[in-house]
Amino acid sequence: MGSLKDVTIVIPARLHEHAVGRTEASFRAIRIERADPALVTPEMARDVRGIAAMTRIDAAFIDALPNLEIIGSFGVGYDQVDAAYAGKKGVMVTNTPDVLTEEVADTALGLLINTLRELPRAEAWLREGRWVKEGPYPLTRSTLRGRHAGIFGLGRIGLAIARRLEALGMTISYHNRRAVPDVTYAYYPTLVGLAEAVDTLISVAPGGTATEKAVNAEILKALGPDGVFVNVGRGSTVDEPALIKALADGTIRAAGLDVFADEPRVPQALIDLPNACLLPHVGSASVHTRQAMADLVVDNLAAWFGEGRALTPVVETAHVGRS
Ligand code: NAP
Ligand code: 8YV
Repeated sequence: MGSLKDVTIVIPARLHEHAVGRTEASFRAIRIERADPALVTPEMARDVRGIAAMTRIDAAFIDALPNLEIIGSFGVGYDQVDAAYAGKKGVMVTNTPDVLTEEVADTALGLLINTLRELPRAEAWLREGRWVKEGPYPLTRSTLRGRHAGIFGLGRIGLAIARRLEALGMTISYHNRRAVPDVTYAYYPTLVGLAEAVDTLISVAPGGTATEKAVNAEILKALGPDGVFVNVGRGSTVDEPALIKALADGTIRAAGLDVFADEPRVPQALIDLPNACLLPHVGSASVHTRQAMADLVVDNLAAWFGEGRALTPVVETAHVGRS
């Protein structure tokens, strides 16, 4: 298969430093400012066989690299990569599943508890000296006790969240396109059916056209005035103005969000809402887990060029082999 040092990999935009370091150590790496066809030189068009990226990779950039074989994408969600187009062109796309599952599930649980029990606001109360001046932080209206969780996207992370919620004594139901074999949680074939049945909707569904604004005014109304919505999936799955309205007018009680429609820009109207608990997309953001994700990006490139196979191909490119 030749030496990996003869293989040229392009790294557009910012990427985890450990992934950059390992790519530079193993391959011939070229860094460019962004994944833009205008930045592709004739030499790059001739030489580049792989991409290592944490940024949007569209059809035009794929077309600008005629000898491209593989896109190693950082993150399990790969809605920013045109994987369907890559699959059609015989280009492999890999993501970073499993290594972040438990971390993201921990974050979801923390965000749920913070949303219901207002722990960040209670801490702010102490730090602002209000405990001394005004007395105890007010009792929270919400509790985990007796809640029924509905998971939108019962995949790897959804199941890890469900295991944690079971330990808390919560009832669990879910919605996917297909029922998951061998789980005892109640399956709802529609999202609105799930939202009607539960009072705590936790979304960990992927982005993309199929889930675009799936959580809309109808779903939030179905969730109801005791309803709590938590999103650790993708911001694109939510109609954000409808969510802001639902939080402001009491259609639902509270929301905990780690992901947003236009990151890192978060609407001021959402920031101003006292019943929104907001995190800056930190689901997988520990040194440990981000390093494991970075390793998997580079392990995929090394397996592809060294052994002729990808470790974690995405479904749209599972058919792609090395010729
Ligand atoms: P996964 O194992 O592929 O699970 C995704 C689940 O969503 C599957 O059960 C799938 O079931 C369901 N689903 C997909 N499309 C759907 C649709 N149109 N309607 C209803 N259900 C649908 O993926 P994962 O590893 O759990 O990761 C899930 C997502 O979490 C990622 O794609 C990413 O967007 C997000 N994420 C966020 C963070 C963060 O930092 N906040 C970190 C990691 C991941 P069916 O195929 O049967 O529909
Ligand atoms: C990362 C994520 O923060 O894996 C995902 O899908 O959303 C997060 O783990 C993100 O991919 C890095 O850009």
